[in-house]
Amino acid sequence: MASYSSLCLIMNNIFLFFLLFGHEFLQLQAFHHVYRAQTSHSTVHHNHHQHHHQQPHRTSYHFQPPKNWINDPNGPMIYKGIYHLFYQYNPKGAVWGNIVWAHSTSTDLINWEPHDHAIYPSQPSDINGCWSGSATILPGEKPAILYTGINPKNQQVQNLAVPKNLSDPYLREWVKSPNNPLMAPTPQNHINASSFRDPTTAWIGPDGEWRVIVGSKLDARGLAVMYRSKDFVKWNQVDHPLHYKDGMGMWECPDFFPVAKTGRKGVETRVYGSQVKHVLKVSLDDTKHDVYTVGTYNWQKDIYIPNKGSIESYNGLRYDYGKYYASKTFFDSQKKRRVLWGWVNESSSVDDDIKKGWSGVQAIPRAVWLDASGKQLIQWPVVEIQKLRNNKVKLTNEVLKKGSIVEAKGVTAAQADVEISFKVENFKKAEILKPEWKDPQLLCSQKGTSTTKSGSVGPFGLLVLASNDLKEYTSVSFRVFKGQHKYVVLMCSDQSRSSLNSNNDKTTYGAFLDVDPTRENLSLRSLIDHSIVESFGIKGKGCITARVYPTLAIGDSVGLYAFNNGTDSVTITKLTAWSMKKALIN
Ligand code: DQQ
Repeated sequence: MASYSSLCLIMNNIFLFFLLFGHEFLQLQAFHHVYRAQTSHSTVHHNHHQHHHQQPHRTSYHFQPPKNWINDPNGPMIYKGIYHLFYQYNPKGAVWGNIVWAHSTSTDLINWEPHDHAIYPSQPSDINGCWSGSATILPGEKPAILYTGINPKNQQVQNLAVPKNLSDPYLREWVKSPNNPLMAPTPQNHINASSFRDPTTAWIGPDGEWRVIVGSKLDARGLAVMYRSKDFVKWNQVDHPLHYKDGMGMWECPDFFPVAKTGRKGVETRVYGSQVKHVLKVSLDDTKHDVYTVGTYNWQKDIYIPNKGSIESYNGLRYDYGKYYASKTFFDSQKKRRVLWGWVNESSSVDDDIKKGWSGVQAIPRAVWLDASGKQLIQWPVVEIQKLRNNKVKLTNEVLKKGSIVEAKGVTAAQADVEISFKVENFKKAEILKPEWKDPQLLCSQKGTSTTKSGSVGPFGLLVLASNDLKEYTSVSFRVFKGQHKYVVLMCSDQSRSSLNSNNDKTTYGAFLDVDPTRENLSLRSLIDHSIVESFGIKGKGCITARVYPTLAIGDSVGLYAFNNGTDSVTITKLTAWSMKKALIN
């Protein structure tokens, strides 16, 4: 463990200058860029084991294949003690297209071994693509996969595949049902053939019938189309959707699962009754955000009703307020937890993606459970990730005056895990939250990392992936406002100075967190991995993931700092940072 003296406290006037004046010319962007739906048949050839100096932005402990495009996590499950992850993959290039199900397995959710593609176009019902879907463990420990196929008419239909050999724990070969497709748009069922995809994990009712939902839309109405089956092969459409909502557009990749009302343990999809609530997550094609509600599922009527007060719109609760999409959970029967996977796409340009030969990573899997308030989920990186922690450095009770920063020396700051908590001593100077400041992302980008003239609590937080001269850094911070009846905590991840490369999307992200800062210290954890920063505010109440592509802050030339730029001092009650070891991935 490094000593206290390895953490040096410095006042940095140059830094202050950047914080105060660097944001004057900030451009506001309402949405992040999305580079999907571009097909390329060109193959990118390069060495699989390029070193970090050639590929400074490749991650060291996030899930990635050696090259090419990846998107949605598919069919995650555990079978005979082995974790399976399938994912949307383009074998031919670094942009979306030619989609197959690539496949990897793991015993710890951290190190991954690749296998041959599990599902690829081979029959009329999927000849134009094998799109997203989910795994269900049928009675007798028999996994089954439902996925979307694109047929010769480019219609979206749902197919079934099962393992060829159940005694192979790696489930390397999959056989498609001769009855495919099992669900398809017909002239009678009013299903939009270009908006009918991504079947969930199925769940069995107390009546012994299977249920599954498929994402869809009719005009601007988002729909969870529902089917039932007695044998998992013959599926009948239920006469009403499980749920729908006008004005949300296409619901991609729905996920529907129960959560225990108390405690952190996960529950299987077959659990009903007063001990659980249900969560419906949908991926909004229009905004590329994963939003969810907590509510009640009535299996007799097959309807889902969100809790009173739930927001169901583009502004709903999100798993992550940064880049995070097409996520999917599974029940880990070994560790009795529900685990969430999510795709993190690029903020680099398509040209840069083609140059580097890859695009997209999976976020570190997160355990999810219901918050004690019952109003939202809590998410926390799976505990296994802590196996990679190395060279701990620690700091306690450090007062940070306005404008001061502290460097956490002795960690590989490009590849690190850091936890910090702050105590605010004085809330008197908290800025008043104007009623029109409703959009946290906009508030973060307008306020930036600089303080306001009128006195403020915050911003304070971390500067990650910072270059030695502080010309590049990503700031993850808190700011406290005085609301009408309570203090309001804003968490920001500011990418505006993350890279000198102007081709990157540098949108600033923000979220309001449901916490009383007079009763609880404000804590933050960031997982830093070369070009990704996953941040967890208040022990997982709010998450923000950012992709950044520094030009100077790469390799050994990266620093990690804590800072306070609010008018009043704050105390770092504790800062712990670790270097992260490289995981063995694919
Ligand atoms: N990606 C898949 C679709 C899904 C979308 C295609 C979400 O099945 O709707 O690659 O990112």
